[in-house]
Amino acid sequence: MKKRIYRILAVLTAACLLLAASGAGAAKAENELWWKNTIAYEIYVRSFRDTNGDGIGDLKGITQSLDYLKELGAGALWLTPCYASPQEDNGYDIANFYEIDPVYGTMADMDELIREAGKRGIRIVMDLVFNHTSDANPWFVESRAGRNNEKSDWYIWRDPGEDGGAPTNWRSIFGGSAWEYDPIRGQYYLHTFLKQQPDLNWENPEVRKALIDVANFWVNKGVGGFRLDAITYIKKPAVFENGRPDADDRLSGIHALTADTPGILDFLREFQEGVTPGTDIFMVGEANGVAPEELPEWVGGDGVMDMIFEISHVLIDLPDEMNWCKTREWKIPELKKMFSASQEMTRSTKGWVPVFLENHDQPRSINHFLPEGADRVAGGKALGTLLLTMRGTPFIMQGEELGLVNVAWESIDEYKDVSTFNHYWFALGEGYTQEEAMAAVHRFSRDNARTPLQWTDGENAGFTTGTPWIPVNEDYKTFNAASEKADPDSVLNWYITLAKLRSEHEELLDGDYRELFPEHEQIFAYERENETAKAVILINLTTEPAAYDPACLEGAELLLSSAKETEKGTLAPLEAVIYEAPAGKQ
Ligand code: TEU
Ligand code: CA
Repeated sequence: MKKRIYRILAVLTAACLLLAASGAGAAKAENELWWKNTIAYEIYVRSFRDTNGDGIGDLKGITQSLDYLKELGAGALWLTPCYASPQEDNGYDIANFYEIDPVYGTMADMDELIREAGKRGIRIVMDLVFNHTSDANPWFVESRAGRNNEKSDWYIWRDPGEDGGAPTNWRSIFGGSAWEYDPIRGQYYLHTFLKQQPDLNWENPEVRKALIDVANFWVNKGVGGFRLDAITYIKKPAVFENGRPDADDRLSGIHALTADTPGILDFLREFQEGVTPGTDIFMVGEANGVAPEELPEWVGGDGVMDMIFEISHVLIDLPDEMNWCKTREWKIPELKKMFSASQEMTRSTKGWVPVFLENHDQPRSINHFLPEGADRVAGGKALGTLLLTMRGTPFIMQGEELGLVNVAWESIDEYKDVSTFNHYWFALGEGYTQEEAMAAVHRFSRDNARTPLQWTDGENAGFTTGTPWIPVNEDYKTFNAASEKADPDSVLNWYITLAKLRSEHEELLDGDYRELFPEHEQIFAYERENETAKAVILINLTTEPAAYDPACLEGAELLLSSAKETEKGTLAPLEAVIYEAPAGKQ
């Protein structure tokens, strides 16, 4: 009962704050849910802003930057995990879900952040890593201590296989066997990711209850939502069997064997019912392995989540996630088809999608989706237009709004990301040369998007007064928030303009999505239409001029173009335009 009252109070407070923050000009779109009308922004806490000179971003750094985020139209801030953690995977190995890691600050800093954000109509979104914990989590420490204690069954333990080795030939997502032997229990435990990230046993109701309690603790603190990490892996098959070896190491990738196992939706339904009733929070799942066709049951009208990151498009060039050296060529119509597939699937079921091109596991989108040599400012605007005008809640990865690009460090030793090392070694093991392996690292390393956010042209890009934990991208003198703010033609100002446009033209929030000329090999074009207006968006994703049939623009007026001058029927290289017409035209 008490909990319920707290919740109602939290919802009311949040609603008042939001009302206070939505000044004149803000849209009153038909979407009733706050998170459908806002922009989400991912903060890689470690690399965002450091306030105590230890070279590592912290919660105070976020609180100090709220006005910057507000101007970008961000109403939800997804923080990568900042709980107590040994940081083997930069916080995705959680030792205590109820504590803030001292490196990021204190619980008082978190409370202050939630409060200060709330004053500006911004909600905090916590990253819940529930497929696994850290091996330093007291739950696991107890579990590994013996076969007969209260937590013995909280993780996934199996006896050795017939040959005395690992129970199956599964390869973890970060490389190597997914099993680790524990001499005290004389058994192996399963880890889908690092060996320091043992998988929780969701079959055990006590585990599921403990995770619901964690989420409710954060709901009661007033957060606005959750991102559920690696959620497709929580349900394992009933019988554990060897998979077909798929590489020279004779192992079989765990993803294909355990992702999206039937029965997973029951777990998630129970979780949702234990957490969301009586709140206005949203849940977005990281759902590698869920195909667009399955979106309705995940996020449709009464789906188990509000949104999921469907990731086909970020894997467009990578048929086998484990092998960064094996890439494939792709064409623009394919990319468009992937976006449109999720749009269509959720439209028919009133579902909702997060729109994203980057996150902390992906390369920078300018490098990822545009031709080599593309002008980065024009390119950043083109991609930004896509991000902020599709149907769904856009998720900006920190630095994307500045048009930041990949890094290419010479030696593997300069990298920090543990999965980058594993991919590098895997490539060498498969017979690729060092040069090929390094080229793949440059292209796909997760560190590309994890370099410090570039605030100024001063030392360390204004990120820290100390030594940054990871090097700053060398381009920071030109590409940083302060310089871009002062330059009307910058990527940053383009984002700010688009964010404002979204809030003033409701069809960009609640309008239907319809793709135009899907076969066009250069232009991504679509309409967003509601009862009153129709926006037409055309984006040239190539470095050549492009032509299209201007009939789609009859009666439409130009709202915005990223080129100096524009004309109906043609687009300059990488040009993005937005037109508007009354609803029902054409
Ligand atoms: O990533 C989970 C995931 O599915 C990864 O395989 C992802 O596709 C890959 O990293 C892309 O290179 C999540 C987090 O986003 C990631 O940062 C964590 O390392 C991982 O879970 C383990 O918690
Ligand atoms: Ca710090």
